[in-house]
Amino acid sequence: MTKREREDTPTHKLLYFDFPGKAEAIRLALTHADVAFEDHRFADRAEFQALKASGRLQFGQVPALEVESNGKTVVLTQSAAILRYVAKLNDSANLYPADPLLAARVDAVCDLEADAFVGVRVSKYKERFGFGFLNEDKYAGELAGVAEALNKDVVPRHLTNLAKVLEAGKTGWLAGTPEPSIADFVWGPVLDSINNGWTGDANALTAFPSLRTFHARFREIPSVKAYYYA
Ligand SMILES: N[C@@H](CCC(=O)N[C@@H](CS)C(=O)NCC(=O)O)C(=O)O
Repeated sequence: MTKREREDTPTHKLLYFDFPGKAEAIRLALTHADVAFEDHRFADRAEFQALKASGRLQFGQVPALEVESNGKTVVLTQSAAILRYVAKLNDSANLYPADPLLAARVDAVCDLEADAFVGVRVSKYKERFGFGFLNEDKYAGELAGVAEALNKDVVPRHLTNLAKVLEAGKTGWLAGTPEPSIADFVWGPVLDSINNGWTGDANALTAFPSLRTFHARFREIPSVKAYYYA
C-alpha cells in the first residue's frame, strides 16, 4: 500500500456569509474541479464573530476552507491561496497552469481584481480600514466625490486594463489560458456584482463589450451553469 493510498481523502467545509462576496469564486472553482464540499453559510454575523473570537481564523477573516484529513483539521484562509489549493486538488480541471509564465499571468489577473476594487472596498466597509469617522454626516460631500472618482476613473481604468489582457490573450479567458483558470473564477462573480450595482454603477460594463462577452461565456461554463440553474 502506498503512502497516498493510506491517506484519507480530505473533506472540505467552506465558511462564509450567506452571499456571494469573496466566497463565490471558491464555491464555483470547487464545483468546477468536482471537489465535494460543505457550503457552510453563517446564520448571522454573531456566528462569524464567535468564529473570529475562537482564534481559528489565521487573519480573522473569511472565506475560510476547513480541510479535514487523517484526523487533522487545517483552516485555510485568503481567497487567492484557497483557489490555488483547489486547483491543485484536481489537475485535470486545469484551473492553474503548470507553465510558470502562464501561472504568473493568472496571478497578475487575480491581483488586478484586488487593485481594481480596493477603493470601492474602503469606501463601502470604512470601519474595517480605519476610516469609520467618514460616516459622519459632515463628510457626505467628500464621499460623493470619492464615489464619482471611483466610478468615472478608478474602476473604468482597471476594467480597461482587464479588457486589454483579455483581448491580447485571444483565448476568450482573462489570462490567455486555453481553459478557464482561477483568474476567470475570481472575476466572473465580481462582474455579476458590478451588474448588481456593487460598485455604485450597474452599467459599468456597458463600455466594455469584450468583458461582457467574457462574462456571458463564463456563465455558460457547464459547471457554472449547473451551479446556478441545476
Ligand atoms: N484578502 C482576503 C480578504 C478577506 C476579507 O476581507 N474578508 C472579510 C469579509 S468579505 C472579513 O472577513 N472581514 C473581517 C471582519 O468583517 O471582521 C481574501 O481575499 O480572503
